[in-house]
Amino acid sequence: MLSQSNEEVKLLEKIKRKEANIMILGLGQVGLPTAVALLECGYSVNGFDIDKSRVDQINSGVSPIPEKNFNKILAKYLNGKKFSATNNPDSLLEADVIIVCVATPLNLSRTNADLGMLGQAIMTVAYKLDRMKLIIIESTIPPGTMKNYVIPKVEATANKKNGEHFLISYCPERISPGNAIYEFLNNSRLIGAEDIISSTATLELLSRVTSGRVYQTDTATAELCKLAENSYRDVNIAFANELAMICENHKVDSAEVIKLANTHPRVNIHSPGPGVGGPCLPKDPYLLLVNFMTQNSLIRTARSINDKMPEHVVDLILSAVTGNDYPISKLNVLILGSSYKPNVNDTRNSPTELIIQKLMEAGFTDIKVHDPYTNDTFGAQSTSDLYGTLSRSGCVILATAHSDYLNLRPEMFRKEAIVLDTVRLLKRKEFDSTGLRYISIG
Ligand code: SAJ
Repeated sequence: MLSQSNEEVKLLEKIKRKEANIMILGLGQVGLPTAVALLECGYSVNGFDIDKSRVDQINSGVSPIPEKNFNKILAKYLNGKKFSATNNPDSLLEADVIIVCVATPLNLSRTNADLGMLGQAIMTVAYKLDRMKLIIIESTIPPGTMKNYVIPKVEATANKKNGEHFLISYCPERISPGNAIYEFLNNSRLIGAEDIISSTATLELLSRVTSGRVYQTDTATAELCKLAENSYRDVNIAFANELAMICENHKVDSAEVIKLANTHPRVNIHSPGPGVGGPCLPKDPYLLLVNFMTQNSLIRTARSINDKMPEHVVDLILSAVTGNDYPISKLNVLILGSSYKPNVNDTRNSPTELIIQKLMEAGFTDIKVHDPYTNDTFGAQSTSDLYGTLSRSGCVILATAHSDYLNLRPEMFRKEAIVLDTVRLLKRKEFDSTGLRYISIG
């Protein structure tokens, strides 16, 4: 039997009956879909962000985040006066539950998280902690941050005690950019808390919004789980990338090796590619390593393997052009895909950026980029004429496995073009029997 104060009982009841007012703090790629998903579940939700221009943009119905069809869903709630964004901290006074979704980027030396935005957010919350509330932190943070930084900071600023005057938990976000609302409503979730009432209150909320399971643990375990998930993926991708380069050495098709090795019941090799992009995987392994001193870190080595893949892409192109009797500055290059992963318009940390930079450093001057989802070209020229440009390009680098490129056939390319398929989307056999020079990673 939990011993709960009247205030705690009231808060739990409000959450259970979906009468709790929820405020999302930080309206970015996690906060905004979280707000909309909670609205879809029937909660009263509003959003706070310190960035006035972002607030205005959201209130005018334009989503600042790259989620498909998001503007339409957002408009439904804005027009129905069910949701609005604000930069007024007093709006936090009305909230029963505050969900903090601010960014925690790497610091300049890439050795720790920059907790500046999180610190500012929790101070804002603490100043408005006028009664029993539930604070949920979703931002990705290094191990120990809740216990050693977040909870003491709220307690000291508000002069209140966790579990007595306010409730707080850590629930790492697990949503994949591009499919955020679906994943919020369906993924299993973790709750890390230092007291049973905070954990229970968070469970009452999350069990009403996700069809997945909700697991309860302590804060440090939940922090480590989040970092482990993304680091696991990064390390596995690095393994696939190294294996692909080993296969190149042996002139063996890595796609075939991976397909056949994966028929083993306990093997699941990931896909090699031009590098690892996005807002999370290139950063989170470093947060996992915070305060862990070792010379031989598998996780750090994996990071550097993945970071070097764009360079490998350019090396493959340079080897393919060696022996050509015209200068590389005359070779027109078309890069297919500038977003960091397939079928999204998100270009954060996209490998394409480094590929372009390295191509320019190597002397290539005519570089065009096509992407059906975004106009970002990282300083290269943009083209929307896929087939025309394809038929004229001497070198084509397929960098993002957008489904729009699935139907590319050899006859659409210029004769004798170099085709580098970094994501193994094209049908190699079709290309091998033509005059095209098909190469791949692995
Ligand atoms: N990639 C490969 N090979 C693969 C899989 C991915 O090269 O086999 C590349 C992608 O092309 C991309 C990068 O890795 O450049 C990252 O893509 P992703 O799909 O692995 O992940 P994100 O960054 O879009 O989202 C990840 C997800 N984490 C996991 O799958 C463990 C998501 O669930 C998290 O919520 C998200 O990070 C986050 O916000 O932390």
